[in-house]
Amino acid sequence: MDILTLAEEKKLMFDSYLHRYLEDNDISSGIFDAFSYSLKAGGKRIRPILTMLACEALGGDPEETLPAGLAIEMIHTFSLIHDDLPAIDNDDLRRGMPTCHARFGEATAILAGDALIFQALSVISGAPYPTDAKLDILRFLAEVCGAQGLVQGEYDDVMAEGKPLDLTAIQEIYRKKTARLFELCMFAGARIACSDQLKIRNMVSFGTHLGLAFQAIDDILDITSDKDTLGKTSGKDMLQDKATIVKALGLSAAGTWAQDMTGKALTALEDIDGKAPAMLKELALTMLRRVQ
Ligand code: GRG
Repeated sequence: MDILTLAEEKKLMFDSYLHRYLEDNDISSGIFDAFSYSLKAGGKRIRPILTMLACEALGGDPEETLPAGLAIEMIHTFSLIHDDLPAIDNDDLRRGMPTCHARFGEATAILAGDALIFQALSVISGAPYPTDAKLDILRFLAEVCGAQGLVQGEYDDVMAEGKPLDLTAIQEIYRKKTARLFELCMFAGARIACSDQLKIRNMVSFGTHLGLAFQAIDDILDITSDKDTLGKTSGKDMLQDKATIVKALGLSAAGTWAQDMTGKALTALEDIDGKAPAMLKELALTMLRRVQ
């Protein structure tokens, strides 16, 4: 099976799990309606797909990762809801639909994002994983989302607007705001499959470099693509003078940088069980060519 068919199959598997979760946990509140709206709005579901592939590559059952994938998608969706708020990026389009605050109001969107963080913790705590695996995943989640990860990355990203930054500083922002969540996908998928520290470390390193490449492509697409294709406003980075690889290197060299990061991701996969997991490799190469 080729990677696009496999990814589509996994996306459908994830979407039906998400819809079942929302049906089973529907408490018909304003907050629930708001976060369900943003969760269901769609998106590529790249994070749960990665979590499944990491597990499968190490001999685990991808279906077992669905709770972890859901929790990660919840954290990702919280970050998008809050990023779109007037106080941060002030955007009214996300995943081809009005953003959470544009649809439900600012107070509800802030609280819906907050609620998603705790829903994510609840989903992992309640998952049928061995206690030590659950704790490891929760610890990693806290590490990659807090002051050494997502939230700090968002802060640094906002503070960097309009300032000249070197490549190292930009890479550090990319790592925190984007790549650390990819690390979590790889960690969770690998940890559900096994407890081999070396294999888990290699998978996490794949996540780091794939995440860096993903963010570089995201910033390239912000310039080269359009809002109908992306489902979100394009061309904003230049207007807001954001710290991006494109700003530092120019479009063409930014593409080369993304290729280099993808190469490093593939190197991290070498020698996992004697060979690089083919589907992860294919996914990394396909993401380099993505158009949305
Ligand atoms: C508000 C705490 C907090 C964090 C925000 C910077 C950031 C984190 C969000 C802004 C949006 C952004 C540039 C995020 C970086 C990661 C990224 C490229 C997100 C978009 O992910 P996709 O393309 O989105 O996977 P879909 O909609 O397909 O899920």
